[in-house]
Amino acid sequence: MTKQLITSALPYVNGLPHLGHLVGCLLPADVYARYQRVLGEEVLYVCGTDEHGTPSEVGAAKENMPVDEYCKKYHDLHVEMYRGFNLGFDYFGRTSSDQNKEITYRIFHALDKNGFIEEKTTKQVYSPDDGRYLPDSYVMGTCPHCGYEKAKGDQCENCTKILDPTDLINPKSVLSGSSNLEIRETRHLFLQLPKIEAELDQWIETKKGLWPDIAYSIAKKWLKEGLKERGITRDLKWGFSVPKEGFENKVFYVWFDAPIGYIGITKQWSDEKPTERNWEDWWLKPDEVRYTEFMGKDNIPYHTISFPATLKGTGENWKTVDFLKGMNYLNFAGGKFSKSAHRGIFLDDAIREFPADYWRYWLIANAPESDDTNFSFDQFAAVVNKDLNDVLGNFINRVLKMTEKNFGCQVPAIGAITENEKELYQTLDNLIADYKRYMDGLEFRKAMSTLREIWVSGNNYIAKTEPWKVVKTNLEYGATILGTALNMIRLFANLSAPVMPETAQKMLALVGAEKTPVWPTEKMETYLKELPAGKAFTPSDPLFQKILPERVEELKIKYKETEA
Ligand code: B3M
Ligand code: ZN
Repeated sequence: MTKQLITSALPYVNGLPHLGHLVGCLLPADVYARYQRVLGEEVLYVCGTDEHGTPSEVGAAKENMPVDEYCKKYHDLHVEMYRGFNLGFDYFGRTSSDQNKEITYRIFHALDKNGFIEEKTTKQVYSPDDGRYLPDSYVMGTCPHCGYEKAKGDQCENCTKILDPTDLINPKSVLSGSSNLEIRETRHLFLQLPKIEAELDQWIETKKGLWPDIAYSIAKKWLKEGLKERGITRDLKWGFSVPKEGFENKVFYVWFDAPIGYIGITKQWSDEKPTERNWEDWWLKPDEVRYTEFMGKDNIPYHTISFPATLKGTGENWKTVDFLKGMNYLNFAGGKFSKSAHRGIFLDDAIREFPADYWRYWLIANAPESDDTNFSFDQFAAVVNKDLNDVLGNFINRVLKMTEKNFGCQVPAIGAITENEKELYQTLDNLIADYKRYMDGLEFRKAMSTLREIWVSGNNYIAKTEPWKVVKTNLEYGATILGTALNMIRLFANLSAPVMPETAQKMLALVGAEKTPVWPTEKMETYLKELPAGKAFTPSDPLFQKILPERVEELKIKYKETEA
């Protein structure tokens, strides 16, 4: 059986994550990992904080802390927030770990030995007013390709072209705003992407039709324009020092060791858990693993070009990505979420307002897959009230109440079935097959709308069979209807578990079903009779609560949605 390796892009450690980060990679990766586990696959889902680079140095200076302490503080905060949203990583590590250093050095030495690393004197922006070299993203100016005026010196967020700060027109320091910038000469190491281009191109060709179009076309566009060598070292203090004579005072560029972090973090995990599989089983036996990566769309070039080239250049048999899911952006009231401007909804606030599953469901059902999507409290409340309360919650309440009233708190025996049940089995068998196809294809919005249809079929069945009437004249068929419906609660729990893990646990407990969610592999004709007759169930309070209009108005004001 193939093993499933799953990674989410590593969030920068500085600052705190918001809903946009959650839906951009962490949550879809978690839903997919949980789905694979429900199917019974062997899964490893790793993620961690991306800790190197100037933002950490600048953030630490602002808080008057040593950079390593600052990173640890924020790393722990990330961990706490993700726990609140039930992100079930097998391991959440750090790119600054010793293990990542070890793997980064190993990869660097192999690239160097194979002739893919060259020294060059370059021009680097130095800001006398800031007293430091400015990293690429700390120089801002006009993009020479599209004219966007706030392009950063590493990448234009408008046209996604990768830039050098010296490409910018009218450059300024992001730190001080000073346009008094000098260009100084400094020596750096460069990864010779042009030398790996042919091999990379061949490899990307094999992904045609396998990768989503957006990933394949971004990669091809880059290759068509011709790859340029990329600097992999920087004049900073915080980072892995470069293990090469004459470069010991420099560090690796954050984008060099960050993706290697996926491997380094896996090694952190296997060092800590020696009874688990060794990290090499995941990263050096490519034929035994299927590797799926999740990321925001601006990260696609790094994951389709530079990271695979880095691995291929070693000549070693590293696992490279099989499928990558690039997400668009989630906006807030029509504008961008912003970490620096603290605009939008941050995870610590979100979890204080509503249970994790409300957010998880809304975000995945409205995932920015083919386009950017917008978050608004009106829409959020509408979805929670309708899908979770009126459709799913209401079904569960009615079924439990009616059963309790007529049969006591135990699963009634299912007797002879009618056309109604046959029709239900058929509908559900079809919908479950659709749902599985969408989940396999990582088409989350379609998957969620199918899941909603599956829940709706429960209400339709009850509306059609009218058990509250049937029990008065035909108790035996009444038992069949409610017994079938209780079995559907188990079904809905198992199908909903990837997106709403907490609710699914509660639902399984309600009907006394298995504790760990499992995918229904039998046809409904069999599956919907599996809860043993006479099995006790627990009556329950409603699983969801509606969000009332007054509350929505309060939230809009509190989070400044109307001003955004
Ligand atoms: N930290 C950028 C981001 O969070 C970067 C991803 C690294 S993935 C190896 O969007
Ligand atoms: Zn541009």
